[in-house]
Order: sequence, then structure tokens, then C-alpha cells
Amino acid sequence: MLQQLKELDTDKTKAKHGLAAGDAGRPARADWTIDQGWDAYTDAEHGVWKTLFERQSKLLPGRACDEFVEGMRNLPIGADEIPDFRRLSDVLMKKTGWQVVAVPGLVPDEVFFEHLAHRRFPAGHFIRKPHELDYLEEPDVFHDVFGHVPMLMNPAIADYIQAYGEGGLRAQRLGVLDKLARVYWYTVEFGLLKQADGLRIYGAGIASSFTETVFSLDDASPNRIGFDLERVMRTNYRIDDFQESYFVIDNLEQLLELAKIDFAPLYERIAEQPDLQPGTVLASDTVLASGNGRYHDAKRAGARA
Ligand code: HBI
Ligand code: FE
Repeated sequence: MLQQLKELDTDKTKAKHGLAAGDAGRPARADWTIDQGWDAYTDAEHGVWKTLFERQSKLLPGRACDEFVEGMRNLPIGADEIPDFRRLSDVLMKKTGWQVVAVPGLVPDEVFFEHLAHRRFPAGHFIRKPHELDYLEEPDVFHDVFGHVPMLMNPAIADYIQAYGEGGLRAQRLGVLDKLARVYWYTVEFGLLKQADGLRIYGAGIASSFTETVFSLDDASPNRIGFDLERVMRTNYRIDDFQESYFVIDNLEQLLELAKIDFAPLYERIAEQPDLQPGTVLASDTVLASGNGRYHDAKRAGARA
């Protein structure tokens, strides 16, 4: 999702994700929502959407999970224009009770959680520029709508993301948001799913990225590891580049089970354990594919040269 040219270490990532939306950008409404301003999109902006939509639609059959494909099929999302959030919300509301609301970009964590807890998905209203198709500093309408909204048509994901919003508010009070954010990252953003015919994508950060769609499934570099909640809560992630490890769930209902767990005792147990680097593989992991790490090794070597 957030692919930046500069390498950031993972401690800064959290700060970036959480603090990027400073007071300077605060809009008039307390919940940070704005009007989408659909009529104001230019032909060039609709054109960027079309380029991204067509590129991704060719790539995703056989790669995105069935639920993603089905969600997309039942939504008013097409190649020709940036979707209208009101029309998306009409369909979503009937199916899973969710709405899409427009925001200017990243919003503060508590604002983000408050929306999710009320089944409102905050979506960036702007679209990336034609010269930065694969480079994003903040989630735009393509990432948020193309990547996230189809999955919100699925009842399990719909409940799971609401529970994340509620859990986010609690985790903030407990000072353990970094732990919970990793669960969101490795599921909603970068999750893979086992299907009868092989691994598929359900994470929005992958599904909206041309290059990571192929990397996450086909490249020999990353690890693909069976999802384990405590393990993931301890694992740092990269916001600046492809993931070094992807975590794989058996089905979307597994996420619903997560939503029922009381995280408080887990936070306490994990507090005594060291954080894990993104590429680490543990003896206790269920390894589906052990990555050769070449992609990130080459980058690290390049950075030293
Ligand atoms: N704001 N618009 C937007 N989109 C996000 O994905 C988002 C955000 N604010 C905070 C945030 N994500 C994360 O830092 C939390 O999930 C922890
Ligand atoms: Fe996202």
C-alpha cells in the first residue's frame, strides 16, 4: 500500500501511519469527513482510475480470493470512472451495513477507529498522479475503494473490521496500539488466504498493488507462514516496500474468531517477549513457503553500496 522510495525502519512506520495527519490538515468536521466532490474529478483523474482498474482487473483473476471477486462483481465499480461513494454505500449498506465516507488522506488513529467501529470506511477522495502509479504516501481512492470495499461486502470481514475499530480504541487506552496495528496490517492489508486451488489474496494493500500482487504469490523471496495471532502481534512490518513475510489464513471465518478473543491478556503476555523482525522465521511457525529473502537482501546490499 504505502510504497516509498526511502527506507524507513519499522519503528518510524507506526509514527508515520499514525501521525502523518497533522493538525494542519484538519478539516472542518470533527470526524475528518469531507464531501467526495465527485463532480469535480477531471477526465485525467478518471483516466488514472481506468489505467489502474484495467491493469489490476487483468491480474487478479486466479489471484484474488473468490470473496474479493464476488464483492467486486456486485458493486457499482467499473473501469470508466472513479466510483461515487454514495452509490457504493447504498449497495454496501444493504449487504453488510457499511458505508464509505470521504476523507482527505490519513486521519488520526482514534478518528479512524471511531469510523470503523461504526461501520464507516474512511476512503481517500483523491487519486494518485499518472507518474506515480506504483508509489503512494497516503491511501488514495484506488487503494481504499478498489482494495478494501469489495472485501467489505463479505459479512465476516465486515464484522472483523468493525471489531478492529473497537479494539483499536481499547488498545490505544492500554498503550499497545502497535501490537494491534500489526494484526490489521498482516490481515486486512496484506493477508493471504488458502483456497482449494492454492493461495489467494484478500489483503487490500496487495489487491490494489500491481507489483505486490505478483510478488506476494509468485516470488521466491518472501516467507508465507500460517497465521498465528500472538506471533503476528510481535512482528514488525514494512510500510516502505513489499512485505518480507505474508501470513496465511485458512478462511475468512478465522478472522471472525479473532474478533471474539479478549486481547487484554495477550497484550500482557506479549509484553514480555521480544518483537520479531519482518523476515524472521521461528521454529514454531507453520511455514508454507520459506522465502529465499533475495529481494530484500539485494535492497539492503544496494543501500550499503
Ligand atoms: N487513516 N484514512 C486512513 N486510512 C488508514 O488506513 C489509516 C488511517 N489512520 C490511521 C491508520 N490507518 C492506522 O495507523 C491504524 O490502523 C493503526
Ligand atoms: Fe488500506
